[in-house]
Amino acid sequence: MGVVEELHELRERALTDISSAQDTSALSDVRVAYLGKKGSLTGVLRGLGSLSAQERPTVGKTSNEVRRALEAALDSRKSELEATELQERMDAGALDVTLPGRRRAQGHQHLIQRITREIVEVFVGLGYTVAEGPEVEMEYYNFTALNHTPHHPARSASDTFYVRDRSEGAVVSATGQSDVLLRTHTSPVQIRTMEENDPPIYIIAPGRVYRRDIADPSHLPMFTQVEGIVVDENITFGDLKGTLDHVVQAIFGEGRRTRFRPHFFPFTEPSAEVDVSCGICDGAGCRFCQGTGWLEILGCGMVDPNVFGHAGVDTDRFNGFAFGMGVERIAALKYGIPDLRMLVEGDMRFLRQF
Ligand code: 2NM
Repeated sequence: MGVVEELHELRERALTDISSAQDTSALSDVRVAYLGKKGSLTGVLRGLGSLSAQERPTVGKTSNEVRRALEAALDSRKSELEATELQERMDAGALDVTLPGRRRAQGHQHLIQRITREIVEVFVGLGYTVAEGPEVEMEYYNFTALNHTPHHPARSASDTFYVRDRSEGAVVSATGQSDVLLRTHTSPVQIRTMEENDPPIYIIAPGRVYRRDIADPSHLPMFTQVEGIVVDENITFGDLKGTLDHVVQAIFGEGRRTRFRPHFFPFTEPSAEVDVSCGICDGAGCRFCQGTGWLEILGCGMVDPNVFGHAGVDTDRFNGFAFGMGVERIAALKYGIPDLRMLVEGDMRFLRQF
């Protein structure tokens, strides 16, 4: 076979290979195989020198024609394959802008957070301001300044979470307890406020408190309190009753009545526990109120002068009242929740109801 026929055959093979290349990278291999430095056509041209002067121009001309034909075929196949590959990439990343968006889960405040804020708002409406303080507190602010006797049972390590013990370098007090603990009520906030501000003081202290209790239907080791204190001139127990009566009706409803029963707290004298009339039987007595007609909801009293002494309040001029309530207990009574643990278990089927 002559060189010219060889070139024609090479062209036919190359054109077949070009049209059957399935992607740009396979096509690039075909280009190298025929037109590259060691390619078939290049090989033919290298052999040109050994041809006769008669053959040389024809073979030279034919190989140039073949080269141009192959380059044209390669270029056109390349554009074809590039277009296909672009389309494939676009199809793979296709976005249907008419599809509806994925709905995001809508969260909401926890019942306890909501009621805490509702209670705080009632007091804000009466002119009180919100005060906050640390949950990790010193024994002095949590007990001593609040007139707890040195051996008051609440100070014991079985009732209170102590944060540091002797081996960790805590200062050990006369009662044998270390001096850093998780606050058992928000009252320390009121002592700190009285230390730093002159009367008149009208504040509300919402927040988490900790007691070493086993969780059961009526106890949680961590719960939420709203406490408050008033320090002003000539404050009476009547002021306390009127204030709490208003607050109880704002929380539970206009028709509800309050009842004050004598009680004892270390930080107030006299002290009282406050009941609200049962919303199920309206005071007649039923299962919900265990036949009494009343539900216990908060504690209160006139601030003991010993507390004012620790907090630096002039008791010749000022006196006041204080109160405290447990938000989880109020939530349970308001919504008939039978077990406080349901409020912290995170079962959304329960929590979503509120
Ligand atoms: C209660 C009941 C009665 C109270 C007392 C004080 C303070 F700081 F004045 F001593 N704060 N909160 C208090 C009084 C809390 O909770 C059941």
